[in-house]
Amino acid sequence: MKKNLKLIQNNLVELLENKKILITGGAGFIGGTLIRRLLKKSEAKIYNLDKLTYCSDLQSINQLLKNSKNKNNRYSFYKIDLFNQKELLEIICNIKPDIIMHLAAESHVDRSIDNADLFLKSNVIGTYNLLEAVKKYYSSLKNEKKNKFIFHHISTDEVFGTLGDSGKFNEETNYNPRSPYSATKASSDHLVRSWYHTFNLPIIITNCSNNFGPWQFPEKLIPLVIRKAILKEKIPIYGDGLNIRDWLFVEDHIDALLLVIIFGNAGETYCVGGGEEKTNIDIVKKICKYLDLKLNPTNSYLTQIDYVADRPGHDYRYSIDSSLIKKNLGWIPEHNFDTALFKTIDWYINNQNWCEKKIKDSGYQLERIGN
Ligand code: NAD
Ligand code: TDX
Repeated sequence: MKKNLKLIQNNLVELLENKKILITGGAGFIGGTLIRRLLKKSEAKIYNLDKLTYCSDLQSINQLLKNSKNKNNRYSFYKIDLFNQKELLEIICNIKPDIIMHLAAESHVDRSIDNADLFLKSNVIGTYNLLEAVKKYYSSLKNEKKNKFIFHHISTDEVFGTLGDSGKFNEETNYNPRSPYSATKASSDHLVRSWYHTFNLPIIITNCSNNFGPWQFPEKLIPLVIRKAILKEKIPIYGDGLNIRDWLFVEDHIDALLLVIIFGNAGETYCVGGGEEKTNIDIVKKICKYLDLKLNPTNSYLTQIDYVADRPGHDYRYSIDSSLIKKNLGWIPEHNFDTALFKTIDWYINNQNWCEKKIKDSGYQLERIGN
């Protein structure tokens, strides 16, 4: 099985030969990383469907395309809101994809606490609209294409709720979402699974843990801390800072997603976690200490740490048991956590203009409501 990982890293051209891959949310952090990998390492045709919300970014993809005509021919972008079912159906029937990877979602817990409306529209109704459009498209396919078609839904470990000091989530864990965001992701998982059982749509679901890496909008913990530290702003830690997340470098996540679309079985769920459990305060201190070494400030960045009111309904701990995807598909998170984190910090140091422009253009309030 281990050879699968080497295959998707070295033989993606053959493995995805003649494939058309439609990706929703490809202007987001994970979707963008996925598209860049596919453009660099495969010859598949890529179709990016995205509404372009406050956090979207096409620069990373466009930068890559600029230098290669060959890649340009293989990539198309469609600005579309999943709320628009009719347009979705037209686009899908036009493209005739072999694989659909559904990443589009409102993804920030704090914003869902502030206002859940868009989360219901995009994550629940949007997924329903996509499933309906895909169902119609799928039913029109001839057997050979139909037998190979796959709809991959990308979800989160947050659908399982929260853990105490011990235990791990796995594919058998009951759903117990506790934030508006995770409730909408849980709903979308249920919808996707029901389209498999009721309509025989060949789906696969992955539930992964917290991703980090370059090009992530600086509202999530790691890029937010790096940015605020460099700007000499207070670094907000919710509650006592002892909540635990299971961190996954985004490139390791992309390996998992590719293994799933190539070797995964329809109807299966795979849990994907980095196996790197850290308290928030440990992560923040690690970032500050690295920045101290890199930028040599007058006062240590640690002095900017500010304990603030806790996030309502704050899940205490996430931890994923990734045994199934490791055993059945040969996945393993290959990146060392510290090396990947430091590489990510370096990226944000070198891309401060991008960060500030994203924040300015988004026009979105970044502070958590209630602080
Ligand atoms: P992101 O917020 O960076 O990007 C999401 C993208 O979806 C954006 O480009 C946005 O414009 C698009 N989108 C949102 N609503 C849309 C709509 N109605 N129609 C079309 N496009 C729409 O998110 P991300 O971090 O890249 O996450 C991608 C997926 O992975 C999400 O489904 C998320 O729930 C899941 N996930 C993320 C993490 C993480 O740590 N980032 C962890 C587990 C699961
Ligand atoms: O300013 C902050 N201070 C703080 O203490 C922020 C933004 C976060 N936190 C804490 C809350 C969490 O315990 O850090 C932890 C991580 O927070 P987020 O980066 O907001 O991620 P989380 O809520 O864990 O959800 C993330 O992982 C699962 C993604 O945002 C989701 O899209 C994904 O599904």
